[in-house]
Amino acid sequence: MKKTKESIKKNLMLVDVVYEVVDARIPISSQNPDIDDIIGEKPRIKILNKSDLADSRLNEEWQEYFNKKGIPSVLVDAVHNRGLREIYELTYELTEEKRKRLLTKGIKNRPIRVMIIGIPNVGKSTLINSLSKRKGAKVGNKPGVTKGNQWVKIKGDMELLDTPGILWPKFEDKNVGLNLALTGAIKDEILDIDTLAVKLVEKLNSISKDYLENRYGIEVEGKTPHDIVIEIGKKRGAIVSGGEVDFTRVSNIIIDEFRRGIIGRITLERPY
Ligand SMILES: Nc1nc2c(ncn2[C@@H]2O[C@H](COP(=O)(O)OP(=O)(O)O)[C@@H](O)[C@H]2O)c(=O)[nH]1
Ligand SMILES: [Mg+2]
Repeated sequence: MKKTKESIKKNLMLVDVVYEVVDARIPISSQNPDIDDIIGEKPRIKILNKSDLADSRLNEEWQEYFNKKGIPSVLVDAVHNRGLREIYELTYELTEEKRKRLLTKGIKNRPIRVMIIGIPNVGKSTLINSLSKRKGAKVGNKPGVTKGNQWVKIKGDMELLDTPGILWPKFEDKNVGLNLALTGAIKDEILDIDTLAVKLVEKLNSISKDYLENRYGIEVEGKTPHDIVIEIGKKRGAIVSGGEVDFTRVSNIIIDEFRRGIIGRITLERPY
């Protein structure tokens, strides 16, 4: 971890802007707690990725929250190339001073350089691919860049480091760990799938009873999360030979449907 942090810091020195990618469904849980220290004064854009899976009203609330903190943010769906234009525009805005300074020094054609950082599974590689899709030509190796790294041309005079900086989340916090497991950011082994499903049901109902009621045609009022899982199992025919509910099978169904956004566009964390 120390080594990755150091290589990230080395690469940071080479770029003008950092794109910090988080999962829009859990903008706090999916960030590295030391992110401010790591990035320092470097201009940063908070990429709220997977915004297609997150609640659209809360997407806006989160954007407002970060903007108020002086951290410009963009709602992105890296799979479907949504939000890319906003990223470019913001990048130009944030680097205007820098470009002017370079020009007064007589430096022309110096590209704006960017790197992407974030915890695993937030969509860093997907974003790198979508940003470099059209312009995707590799740029020659530059001195100082961690060996093996390449710059790819993205928009106009912008270059992106093709290898993201990988940060680690804050596992120790129970709720953070749960949010990461539910969104699939960390391996399922951390919590067994049965427990995970029960916790998901509990969490979803605390946000809105409509999610599970509408998706599975059940009534959740007055029932324990455990009983709700069983009821969904019956509805879905996740039954073993004796007629009992196959708890693990239905747990997998619920978790999988949540992760794919089938239960709804759901944000697990709220600002403030
Ligand atoms: N729905 C949705 N899925 C995404 C988005 N971005 C990435 N993914 C998916 O999230 C998973 C992890 O993405 P990846 O780019 O490998 O994450 P990385 O570990 O940060 O590089 C993949 O299955 C992607 O298809 C997005 O904006 N929306
Ligand atoms: Mg990756």
